[in-house]
Amino acid sequence: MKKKILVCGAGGFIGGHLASIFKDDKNYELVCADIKPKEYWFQIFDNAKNFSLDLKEYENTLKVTKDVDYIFNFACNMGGMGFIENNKAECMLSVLVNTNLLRSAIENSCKKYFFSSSACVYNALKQKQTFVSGLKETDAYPADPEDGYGWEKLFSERMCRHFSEDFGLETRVVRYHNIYGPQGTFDGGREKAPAALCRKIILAKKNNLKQIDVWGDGEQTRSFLYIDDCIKGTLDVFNSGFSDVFNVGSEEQVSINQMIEMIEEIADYKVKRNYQLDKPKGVRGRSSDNSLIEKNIGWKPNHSLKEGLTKTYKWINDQIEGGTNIDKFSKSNIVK
Ligand code: GDC
Repeated sequence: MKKKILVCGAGGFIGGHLASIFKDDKNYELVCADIKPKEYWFQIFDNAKNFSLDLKEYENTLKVTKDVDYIFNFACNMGGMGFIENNKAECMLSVLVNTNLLRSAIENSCKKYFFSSSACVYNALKQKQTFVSGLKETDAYPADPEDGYGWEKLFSERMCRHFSEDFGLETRVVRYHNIYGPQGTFDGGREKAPAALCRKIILAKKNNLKQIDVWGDGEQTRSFLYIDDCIKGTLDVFNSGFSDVFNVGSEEQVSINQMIEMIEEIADYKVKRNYQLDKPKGVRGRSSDNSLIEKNIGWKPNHSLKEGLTKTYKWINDQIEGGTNIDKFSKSNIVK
């Protein structure tokens, strides 16, 4: 018997990549849902059943979960620091998506539910220095997450736990640490630092400009996870017998300045940096501690940051140099 898989947020970055894994697998029937009009989906597959609808509405979550075995929920209103710092209410409204999907999963007797959480749930006090120890899963409590977006993710993690305890729904939850790669947003306001900085250096080189804008002083640190590693980690956790919350991130902690140096090497083009101290900066330092996932699931990333950035840079360059439909990766105002 074929299993029916629902990917929510399939028109977005991670959801699109996950859907692409199942699209040609004869063991699965693929259902995809996203709030965006279909022409704006980052990837779309003809052999899937595709729904463009608002998953904040209960009737819609009931409709798309009908006869579904497994649900992957990537649907949320999100973006890089420039978006989440200025759209806290919009980010928190994504709680309706997760809540209504969980209710529908029970109503339609779905078997397993995956929720994509974020490193933004971690306690701010642990992220005050530039280079920090990797964040362990236990560092989310006592709770002091990123305002807006982080609170919604932490609340929804708990909702999954309680649906599991109270209604017997099998759930899997991971915390992604800044996922990047091809087919991701690179312009328009929702882009995260890796794509934004690749785009800025590509445009500087193309237009012979000597300087790019950098948010903050460039000394803030992050770890970034390449999309292929993210998808593998997601599936490994989903298929495991563990219902604990796991980090899916990289332990390669770099400053934004160090990442810019890598991109300069890839581009073979050097730029001066105009540090914009008034722009959204987020936490001072953040990185993943992967001990728990390595020990229990056996997952760790395969791509170095340099390898992942090389592929991402090439893809963004191709889009800028005349790839089709640039708008769909750029428009920041489609999802409301
Ligand atoms: O946007 P982001 O990648 O999100 O920013 C990382 C750091 O890079 C910030 O300190 C930001 O100020 C700096 N930065 C410098 N220049 C630029 O041009 C730029 N654009 C952007 N976007 N940033 C620049 C993210 C969340 C996600 C998510 C992950 C989980 O926070 O926005 O939604 O869940 O975290 O790890 P970041 O890492 O702060």
